[in-house]
Amino acid sequence: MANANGKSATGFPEKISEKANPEANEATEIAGNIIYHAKYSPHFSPLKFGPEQALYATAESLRDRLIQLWNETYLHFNKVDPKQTYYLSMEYLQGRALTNAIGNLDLQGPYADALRKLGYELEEIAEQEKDAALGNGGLGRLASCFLDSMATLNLPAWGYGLRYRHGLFKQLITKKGQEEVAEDWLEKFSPWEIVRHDVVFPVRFFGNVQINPDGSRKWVGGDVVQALAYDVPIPGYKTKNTISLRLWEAKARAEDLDLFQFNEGEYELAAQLHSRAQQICTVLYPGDATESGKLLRLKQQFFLCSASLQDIISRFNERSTSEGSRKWSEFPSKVAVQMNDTHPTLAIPELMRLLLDDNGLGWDEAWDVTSRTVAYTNHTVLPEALEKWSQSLMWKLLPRHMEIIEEIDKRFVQTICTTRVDLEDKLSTLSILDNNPQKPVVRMANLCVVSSHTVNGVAQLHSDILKAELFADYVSIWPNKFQNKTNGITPRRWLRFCSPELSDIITKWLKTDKWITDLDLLTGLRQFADNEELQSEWASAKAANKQRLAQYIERVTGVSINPNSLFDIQVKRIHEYKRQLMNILGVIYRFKKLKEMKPEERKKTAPRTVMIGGKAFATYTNAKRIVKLVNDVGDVVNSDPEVNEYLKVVFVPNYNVTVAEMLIPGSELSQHISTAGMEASGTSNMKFALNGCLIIGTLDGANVEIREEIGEENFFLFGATADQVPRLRKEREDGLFKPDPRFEEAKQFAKSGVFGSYDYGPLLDSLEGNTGYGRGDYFLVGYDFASYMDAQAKVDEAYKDRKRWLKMSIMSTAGSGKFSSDRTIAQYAKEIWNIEACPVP
Ligand code: NBG
Repeated sequence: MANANGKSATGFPEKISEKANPEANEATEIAGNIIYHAKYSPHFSPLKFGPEQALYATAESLRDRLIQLWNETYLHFNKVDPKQTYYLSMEYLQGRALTNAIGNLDLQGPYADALRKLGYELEEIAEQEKDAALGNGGLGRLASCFLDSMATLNLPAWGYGLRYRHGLFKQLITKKGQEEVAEDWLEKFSPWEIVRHDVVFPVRFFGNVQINPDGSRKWVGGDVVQALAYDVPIPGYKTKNTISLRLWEAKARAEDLDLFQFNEGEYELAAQLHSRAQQICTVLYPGDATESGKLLRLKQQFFLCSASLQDIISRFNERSTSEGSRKWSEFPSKVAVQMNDTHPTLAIPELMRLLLDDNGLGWDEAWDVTSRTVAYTNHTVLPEALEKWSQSLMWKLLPRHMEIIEEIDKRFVQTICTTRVDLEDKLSTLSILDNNPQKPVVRMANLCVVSSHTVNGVAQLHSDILKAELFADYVSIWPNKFQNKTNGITPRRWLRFCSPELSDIITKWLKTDKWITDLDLLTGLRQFADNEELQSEWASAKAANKQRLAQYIERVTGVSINPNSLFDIQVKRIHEYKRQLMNILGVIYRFKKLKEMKPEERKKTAPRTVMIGGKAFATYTNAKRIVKLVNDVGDVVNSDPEVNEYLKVVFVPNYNVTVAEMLIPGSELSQHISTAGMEASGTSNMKFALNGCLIIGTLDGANVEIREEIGEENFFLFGATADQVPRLRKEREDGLFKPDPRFEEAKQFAKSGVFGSYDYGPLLDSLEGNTGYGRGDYFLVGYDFASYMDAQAKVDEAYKDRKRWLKMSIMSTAGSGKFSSDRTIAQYAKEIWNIEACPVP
């Protein structure tokens, strides 16, 4: 056979006949189907069949199968007509789809063989795929894990989002630190999405409210853009059920082009609406420092909500039978809308508007329907992340919605004044509208809490904090509205597919692979945690994953790392509350101590490779300074001949889902070290623990529950607890804080110029002073540093005892069953959505 890259779409092996075959499940048939697509669904010129062409043809062959399953699923749902859940999220971090689709369809072996017949390895082809990075961090990845679980549990459910052309930026690391460039997943096209030309809805912006003679109101005028549906198939694991992630794209119509103006040479003016429509789905989270940036973000949010609700309502109405149209009061028994954080809050006034103005319902009826339909998940208590929209901006863009929000607020305030006089003085914080004349805003979280039937946090501690602090007064009004749903992750992508070696060992020892959909079965590993045979198999799987990771690191950074050193990883968005700064200060301290040691002393230390990765929001200055510091420390440490055998520091560029799939299986220690009370849950902590990686962490978010499940002896705990934090901040303000000498030493060393000429003063100053958010060490790096370093010393000790470490590693995996997103989604389905499985027969 000719060399792979020399092949063309006209020169395939003669023995394999090209044939469209969506049901192909044997290697030769699959290869025939791939050849068919290479020839007859061409996207490239026919003279070449390189890895890229092979990826698209392979994806298309899978897509055939997925379309078939999809259609069966739609048909079945349509026949059974169950209650369905609609998950509204501004973010989805889908990552790559090929390996996941092949794995969920259980076609791994046949696909690998088929591609080999065509001269390729499956892994090589999978490598070609770009990540769909339509998200920012944990919140977006959670949405994607949830979709996988919904499909796997056969739940009638949909994901709704936006089809960002560039998604989240790509991170480049240069001498200046982080630089952002536009992401290019749609530069060619995505083989997974299918455009539904029949699913188009108009979405209005601006305009005004017209009052009809009968007193009813109607939103008219302004700009109208079209929302066009692109569906991405979400296959369940070993089930026929295949559900949809429906992504909206904004478009203008042909008639919106002003031909007259165009012919006058006024090209931009003529295509104004086209370009305004295009802006909506250009990027995720456009900068919002300017007025136009804020307006664009608000447009994005409304666009998602309006298109999705029109779609949901039209599906509801389609079911109207010969007996006449359906009653609106039945809507909540057919539809559950879940708002992923406050970004889709506008779903509330939009549903009200559609019911009131377009369908003629009265206020009470519309409110009853809406509030029985929507539920809200809170994902953060950080004040700067709790959305507040300027009232004037809202009046301008969404005048009818503002009327509705005012009415909701007015009625809420009235209820409090008549039924809860004790809360009257709290109304200034409880009301939806904050009418402070300086800066009147709409508090989106308040609108969500007032309007939703259920509000949930994402880990027990977080939900407790919501009830005790942020939403405490609401709890006294509606004690049963608040729930906890501890986050989870899909064991398919995050263990089965990203670490096949470890998965096979687990299956072998548990004598079943049922753990993939029943993750609690992992507890069965506990009885073998001391078993030498298991330990040695475990160690070799880990070693293979570390080796693979080391090669990757060398390829992308040029730094060669010692595969026998302890792989210590912190990857997540860069944020001061996540305290990457504490991590790197710890590294700086370690470096200084290593430098001070005699060579024989150094030889007794446990070698470490510290890897840090994550993106900083483009306008978040301190986060970018942290990225720069980590890179600079790495440059110095890695080229220090005395130390670099014992310590390496690597900044892993452009952290995303695919990079995570490489890092997590190869990790041994991971850091989840946020200031207690500030990380709502965290989900990478779950992925690391599931992969047998030990955690050094604070009692924050889901760490608390992970530690409970895997046992406190298997977790390196340190730091203040959430209830101590306010007192510690107060003490700091009062000038009572006495820093640990190690903390001072590390800071001084960082400032000394050893790590280059960049001025770290402004970054390190955030740890100084006595008060202020962003100053006065609000995140308690100084306070926690001492116990952090002590815990790190325990890590070093434990790592020297190989048997003990392996046992702890096995116990981590064994205790991770609770953190399957299958468990989380089953709880949402039962306790919030009231929906049931609807498996395709
Ligand atoms: C994030 C939290 C994480 C949590 C994810 C998913 C936002 C607003 N919140 O701790 O910071 O794991 O949500 O729930 O992105």
